[in-house]
Amino acid sequence: MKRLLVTGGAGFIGSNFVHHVVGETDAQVTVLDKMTYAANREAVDALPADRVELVEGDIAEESVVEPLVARHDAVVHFAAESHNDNSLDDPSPFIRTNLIGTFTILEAVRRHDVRLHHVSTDEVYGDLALDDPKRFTEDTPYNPSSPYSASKAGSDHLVRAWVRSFGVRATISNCSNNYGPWQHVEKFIPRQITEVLEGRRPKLYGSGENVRDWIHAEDHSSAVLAILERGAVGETYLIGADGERSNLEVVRLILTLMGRPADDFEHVNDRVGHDLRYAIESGKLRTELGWSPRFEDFEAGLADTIEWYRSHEDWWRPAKDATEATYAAKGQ
Ligand code: NAD
Ligand code: TDX
Repeated sequence: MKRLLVTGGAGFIGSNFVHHVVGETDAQVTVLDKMTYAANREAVDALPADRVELVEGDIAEESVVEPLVARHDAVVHFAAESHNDNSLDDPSPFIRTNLIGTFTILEAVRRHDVRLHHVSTDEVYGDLALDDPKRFTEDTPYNPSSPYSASKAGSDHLVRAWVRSFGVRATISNCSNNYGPWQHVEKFIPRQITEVLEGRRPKLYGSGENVRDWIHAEDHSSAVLAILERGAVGETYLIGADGERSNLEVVRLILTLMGRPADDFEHVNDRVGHDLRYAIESGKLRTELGWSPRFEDFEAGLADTIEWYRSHEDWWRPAKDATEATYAAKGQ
């Protein structure tokens, strides 16, 4: 794996993954990214120029994808429209990027027999009851709820079909909710941290009893690299770090870590079709590939993340007001 093409490598997790690959391997990396509102040019600029090249382009355009795939040994496919709330406001970019984009990548790796790793989400499985003792496994049936998760489910199905029908050498991973540096302020944890930094109150959708299974982006990156290097072609691996917390618990923890009363938050309009609970059973990845998470202490990881947002106001400030205006228009 000498030449690696990383789609969406300027996004939150993609940029973290490129940092991880540069530190852990000798690979030359090309980032293919459309540089949408969610891209972080600064995160890519911080990488060594002799190891990483940024190509600005759309994964749904064959004329962009084809020549790039042709000159790489493997593709790691992170690029996506990634925010559920945006998919409820306007699903169309989700269909184009997540479905047409993945199809375009698949056709190119098929033509050039290039190894592919497809990055996906646990949201393809729908949600669990709060008291369900089961967690998601690689065998859980697909049951997506939102336009975002349906588009990711569709992209997973395309990858499996290209493996079975055309012999494409692909693996898939489905990961739980990520947190860490460089996450857009539209997402739950950065939104609440920056609301507190702004002197405002965090905003919980509905009752706040919804549960997410948190993993640090750095642990997601190490898992994706392990699958790329040692995973079996055609296999799916679930990635998770046993980090189940209710949104209410997370908001109370953020407030406490930031020196504010734990109940100083407000309830806002719920997300339509809001998934209740996600939970990952990651035994296959741990047993077969020997992976384990490094950030097992969620409270410590959250404290580091709060410090990162405190010291990177120049980065998040330009996106904050427009993001909050969009939420305010929906009573969120
Ligand atoms: P993000 O929104 O932060 O980044 C997405 C990146 O993709 C951006 O840099 C954007 O510019 C780029 N992009 C969007 N459309 C593109 C296009 N048409 N062509 C090329 N580039 C395009 O997302 P993220 O949170 O880093 O998620 C990355 C991947 O991981 C996604 O596939 C997502 O479904 C998956 N995932 C995310 C999480 C999570 O908690 N954030 C959890 C599990 C899986
Ligand atoms: O202000 C908020 N208040 C709130 O209560 C926001 C923005 C969110 N929430 C809730 C909704 C969810 O229950 O917090 C939870 C997390 O919300 P998001 O950060 O929007 O994440 P989620 O919808 O769970 O999806 C995330 O994890 C799976 C990523 O955005 C996806 O890309 C990934 O696939």
